[in-house]
This record gives sequence, C-alpha cells and structure tokens, in this order.
Amino acid sequence: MTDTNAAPTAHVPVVIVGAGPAGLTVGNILRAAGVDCVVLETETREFIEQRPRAGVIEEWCVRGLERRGLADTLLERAQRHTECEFRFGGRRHRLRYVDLTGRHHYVYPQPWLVTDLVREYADVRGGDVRFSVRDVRLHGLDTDRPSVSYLCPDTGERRTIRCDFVAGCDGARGVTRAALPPERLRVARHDYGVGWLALLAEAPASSDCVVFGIHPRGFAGHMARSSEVTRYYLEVPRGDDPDTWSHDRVWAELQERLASDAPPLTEGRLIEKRVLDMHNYVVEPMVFGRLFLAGDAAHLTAPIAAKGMNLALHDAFHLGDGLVAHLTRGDDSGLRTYSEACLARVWDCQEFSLWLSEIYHGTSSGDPYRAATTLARLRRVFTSPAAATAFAEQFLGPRPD
Ligand code: RFL
Repeated sequence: MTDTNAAPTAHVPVVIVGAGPAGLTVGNILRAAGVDCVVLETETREFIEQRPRAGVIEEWCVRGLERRGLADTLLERAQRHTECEFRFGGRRHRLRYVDLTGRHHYVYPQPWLVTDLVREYADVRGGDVRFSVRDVRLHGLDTDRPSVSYLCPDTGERRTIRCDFVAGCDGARGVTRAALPPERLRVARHDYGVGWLALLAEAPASSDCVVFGIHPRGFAGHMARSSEVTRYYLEVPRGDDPDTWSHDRVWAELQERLASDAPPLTEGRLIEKRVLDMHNYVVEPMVFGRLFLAGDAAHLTAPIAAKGMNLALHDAFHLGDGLVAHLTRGDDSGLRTYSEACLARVWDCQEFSLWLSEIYHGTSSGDPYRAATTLARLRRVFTSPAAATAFAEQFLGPRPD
C-alpha cells in the first residue's frame, strides 16, 4: 500500500501497531532498553483500559512480565488459583493441579493488565503512544526503509513515520495481517461449529476456582475475575442472538448446567452479553520483510483453553527481546528464529484447545458416540494420575524459567 500524499516525518526504529497486551509489552521492552518507538492505536486510552476480555494468566507469563519490570501491581492484586473443577453427572470433580505440577494460575483481568502496561510505557518510561488514529497503512515492508502512515484524529491529515521495523500487534481485526501478500503465507483455520455466550456478571465468584460444566444441554463455564465481577460462558448455537438471552434465561441455564451438590450460583446484573463464534486461525510465517506479527494478529485461539493473551505475551517477549538484540547489539538471532519459536508454542496450544473442546462440547453434540467418548476422556483424567498430569501440564503452560 503506498500513499504519495503522505508527508515524511521523523524516523523511529520501531512502529508498533496496536496497544493491546502484545503491543504494549513490546513497547515497554524497547523503552527499557532505550530504543525509540511509536505505538499507534485506533481506540482511546479510556476504552482500552476498560475493554473486558481475558483473566487467566499462566505463571511462566507472569514471571516473564516480572523479569521485565511489568508485574508489580499484578503481583499485589492478582488471585492465585491452584485447582479447577469439572462438574458432570450432577457432581463436582476437583483437580488440584498444584499437587501434580507445583504450579498455579494467576487471575488478573486483562483491562487491569492493559492499564498497568500503558501507564508504565507512557507515564513512567516516556513512550510515545498515539490514540484514536485512523486508517493505518503500511508501506515498503519488503524494503529496508518501511514506513507507517495514519490519519491524525485532530487534523485529519495523513502522517507518515519512517522506521526500521513494524510490529503488527493490532489483534484479530487489525490491518497488519492483510499487508502480507497471500502468496507468501499460509493461513490454517479451524471452526469448532459452536458459539459461546460470553457473559460478565456483577456478582462475586460462586466458587474459589475455575469451574467447567459438562452437560448434555451444552458447556457452561465459571471464571473468577475480581471480587465484584465473574465471567460466565454458555455454549449456544453459532451466530445466536444475544438479545434472546434474557437475565432470567441466562441464570436458569447457568444454574442447570452447573448444578451439583454445591450451593446455587450467586446471581447478579449481566454487564456483558455477546456471542462468540468459536474459531481459530494461525498465520505462517509470522514475518514478512520488516513486518513482525504478534498476538491475535497472527493467531487466534478461541477462549476454550484461555491461551490467547498468554500467547500474545509470549510473542511479545520474543519480539521485544529480538528487536533490542538487533538494534542495540547487531545480534539478529532472535529475529531470525522469531516465527519458528512462536509457532511451536502456538500449535501446542491449538492442539490442546482442540482436545479440550471435545470435552466441553462432546456431550451436547447430539452424537451418542462423541458423548460417550467425552465422558470416557473425563473419567480418565480423574482416575489416571498420568492423564491428570498430562492435562495439568497443558492447562498451566510451560514451567517458568
Ligand atoms: P488485542 O488485545 O486485540 O489488541 C490489539 C489492539 O490493536 C488495536 N487495533 C488497531 N490499532 C491501530 N490500527 C489498527 N488498524 C488497529 N486495529 C486494531 C485494538 O483496538 C487493540 O487495542 O490483541 P493482542 O495484544 O494480540 O492480545 C490478545 C488478547 O487480547 C486475546 O488473545 C485474549 O483476550 C484472549 N482471551 C483470553 N486469553 C487468555 O490468555 N486467557 C483468558 O482467560 C482469555 N479469556 C479471551 C478471553 C478473549 C475473549 N474474547 C472477547 C474473544 C475471554 C474472552 C471473552
């Protein structure tokens, strides 16, 4: 894409497109090493600091943030979870993964993490972030003089920033992925064929851990977020209309699918209600010329296994470190192996997501064969220590370094 009307402006080593967890982490790593960069974001700061999404962060990921000086507030405020619970056949089945692996999960809402990262980048490390930009375009990616242009929200003028590298961190609906020529990339997609009604309830958690409800009427999930807000999921048909899910219908369905010998769920006002069509994609390679994709821009994992933000941070650590090594020491080994290193982790999570999806959705598939094999898979997790450990290893992600 070229724009001949664009007035040339300053040069910075790196332009980062997108101020989500991936982009802000790359920006923070660059700023800590004294490397200049600009972050371009289409939304306002207030919007990104409130956008609700993830909550489950793996221990190795928190250690990675901590090593880069980005986890102080998280470590003060996050909950630590050491077990999870499956409910099926009207009973609770607890899995204490800490006993099997010595590891735990952190629960920290994504907007809180984004708030910490943007504060550290812009207010503490003096990073340049431009909010509310429009029509971001990439130019000359396969040359050694790429640039990024955008429409300035105040003047409507097109501004151009020359750079050495572009970090494409603009999520699933961004523009950077589209800049890769189709003949140079492979896109692998998987559609789970189901939808999830993603809900946020103004109610305290009803359990001290994540709960997965495996039910013939469909999957239901309970995930703590903060002391006042809890995330719930209900499996629904693809493309279902969230407006057909009234307050009463949602709570009746959650109570039924998560029913067990535990007390009923604590109900509350629903403050988010949207249907997600469950699908995944992976773009290979994650690099084209001077453009490096990271996070959801390169690979989407439906929230089935709570991996998306963890993978985005994994990419960001590799990309930030690789850019710093190249720009400050002329060491390009990190950038050369970037795509391969990230994709190995991405495919591991894709496979686990597929495995877990069958547990969540098999019993409600209407297919007696799938329903019976799902229950066999679940029984195995609760009767074989080896199967339980294999599940826990995948669920928790890699051992922290
Ligand atoms: P993001 O967070 O989408 O950030 C991209 C940013 O880029 C901006 N943008 C642009 N900026 C400039 N120019 C453009 N043309 C632009 N287009 C877009 C956007 O406004 C945004 O600010 O991507 P990133 O950084 O790769 O992070 C990915 C994660 O956000 C995502 O994977 C997770 O939220 C997925 N996910 C979960 N992941 C976990 O690891 N654990 C979880 O528990 C978990 N729960 C979830 C989730 C995702 C969910 N939804 C809504 C799909 C729960 C849900 C309901």
